[in-house]
Amino acid sequence: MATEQAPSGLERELERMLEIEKFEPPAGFRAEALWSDPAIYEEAGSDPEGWWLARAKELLDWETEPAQSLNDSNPPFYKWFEDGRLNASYNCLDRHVEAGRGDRIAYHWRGEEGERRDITYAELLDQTQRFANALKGLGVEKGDVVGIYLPMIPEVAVAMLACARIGAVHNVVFGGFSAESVRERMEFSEAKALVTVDGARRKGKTAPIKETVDEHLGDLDSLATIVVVRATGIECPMQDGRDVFFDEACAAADPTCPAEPMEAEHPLFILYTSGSTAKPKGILHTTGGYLTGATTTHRYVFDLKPEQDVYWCAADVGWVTGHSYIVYGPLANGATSVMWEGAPDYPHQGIWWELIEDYRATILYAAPTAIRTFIKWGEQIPAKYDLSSLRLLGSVGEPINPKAWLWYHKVIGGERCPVVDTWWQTETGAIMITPLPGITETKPGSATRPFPGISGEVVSEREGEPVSEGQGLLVLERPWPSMLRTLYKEDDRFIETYFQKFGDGRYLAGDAARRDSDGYFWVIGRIDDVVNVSGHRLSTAEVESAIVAHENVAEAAVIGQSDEQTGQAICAFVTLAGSTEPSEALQEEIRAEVAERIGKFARPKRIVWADDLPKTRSGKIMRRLLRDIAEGRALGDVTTLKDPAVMAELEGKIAAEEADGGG
Ligand code: 7RM
Repeated sequence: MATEQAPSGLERELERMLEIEKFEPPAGFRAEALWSDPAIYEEAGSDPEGWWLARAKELLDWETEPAQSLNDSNPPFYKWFEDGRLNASYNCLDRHVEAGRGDRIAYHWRGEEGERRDITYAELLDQTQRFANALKGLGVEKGDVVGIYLPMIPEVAVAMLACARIGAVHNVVFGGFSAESVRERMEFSEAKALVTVDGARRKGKTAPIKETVDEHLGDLDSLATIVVVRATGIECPMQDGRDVFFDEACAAADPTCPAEPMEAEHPLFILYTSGSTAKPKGILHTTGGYLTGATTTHRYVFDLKPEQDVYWCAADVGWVTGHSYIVYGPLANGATSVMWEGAPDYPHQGIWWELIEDYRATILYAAPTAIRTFIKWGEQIPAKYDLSSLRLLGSVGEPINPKAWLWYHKVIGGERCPVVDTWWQTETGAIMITPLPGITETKPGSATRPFPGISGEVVSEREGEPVSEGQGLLVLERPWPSMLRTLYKEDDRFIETYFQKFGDGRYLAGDAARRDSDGYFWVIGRIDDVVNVSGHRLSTAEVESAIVAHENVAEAAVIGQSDEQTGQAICAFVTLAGSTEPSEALQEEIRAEVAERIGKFARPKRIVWADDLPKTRSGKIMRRLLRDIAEGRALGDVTTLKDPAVMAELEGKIAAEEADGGG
């Protein structure tokens, strides 16, 4: 433990600010805001379907305008704007170029080593058309699935938009996932092609990607083509007849590829996310509704003025936040974005603030885990840069603790920027609960209220009745345009996971929440076995199955434990096989196994050796009790435990670990 220090001036100030209950939208901000009249909530709430249809027409260009809004004839398989036809890449690119905005910068890309690429809408359209033709030439057709496993380089947007242009369904896998995870996702979705890189850079090091992809996916039958972006120039194996270089394929392709109008309900993408079991869920989104949700929320939650703003969403395109708020929302709105290839501490801990100063960024959208990291590094780092261009700050991915909210507001936002804490999920496609920056009074730690046209509630576990005091389950009460349409090839699991519990078309989000006396929502966290590490969603079952793959492991139980830095951290209780003796080396081997099977970010922070795990008489592991002891809490109800001695033994282990100075 560090010796206690006197609180700094800033800390005292933040303590004082904790007393402030509500923050009004800054007057100057409200005066200029796109939406400043709270009547928008009633307007949308009185006729959500009509209101969403109006947004779809206001913000998108349709080849055939929809007359229909929601079709709920076969719940929970809802359809939106079914009779409309449009193309997502046309909405993101062509229409801006046709309107004379082709020279506007779509992305200010910055590479880890300082490389700069400013890509205009016209250039993005050109590359997208060429790559769309290249894909066609490789045999990719409308409805085919195309995997994308790329780092944060502009080609990731090109690849996604090229798919959308020809009606292929992209399936992006976050670059931090292992090749084994990519394999699983390509196999489940029967991907026909995969777009990847020769190698990927991270903090000055280059890792071979194509070579690893070959090792893990080489024998996948469905995968007919691998397209390789030369991102680093490192040598990589290429298989004749299967592999092509992205640049060569584009150079050889016809430069014009008209955007093909799609039915509104044509699938746009699949994105795998973690659920309660080890098998990831393939969230399926379609074209018209998804684009309406992403574009409307991006415009009005961030108060986006495309001619003036420089917007930066510091997520990775491999997560839904990147899909909706780096690619589709911003491009459909004609925004200029910053795209940063690297980590927040390379080449130095001030890189984010340097980028904001350089590009005069006006909007920053980031995760609480990043903010907490910056707090740890100290306010003297951002203080060295000119952040006066910022006018709005956003937060996403996990609950933001009030202190981090206040620090963000004060140190980064200079107290002039509204903070929008946005709650949503891969499944919801777009922001669901959020302040409107020119209207809503904010409370640090609360995502406030549902976006207009969205209806949320906190209900009791048993009856599904609204809970006015205390904790309950977060539900969304009616369908919305950007909702998932199903779990890819798992319709039954889709119904069971989200719609079975309460019926009546109520969507079960899987989060616990409470509402306060103003009706504001406070999201607490997941109720299922999903852990949120630095805003990355993981299932405990997924990590458990990676750990038991180690030959010396007999059994494992994984829980999320609260962590000051990452929100939650993975804690694994591991029972070794036979006479295997626990050791530090074995801990490292187990972590390596998890990195190999899932990705580095899933490695357990803490491993507790357990001779036995607490189980019910029917053999179910009682993770609830493991959470209690890991957090140092009194144990909850132990009456269903088969062998109470197991817990005493584990408590002894934890006490010894703590006496040791932590695992
Ligand atoms: C966008 C995204 C979804 C889960 C969700 C929550 C948690 C996300 C917030 C939040 C509290 C927030 N998609 N979550 N945003 N919790 N406040 N503003 O993160 O599918 O990867 O995760 O993340 O538990 O269910 S996700």
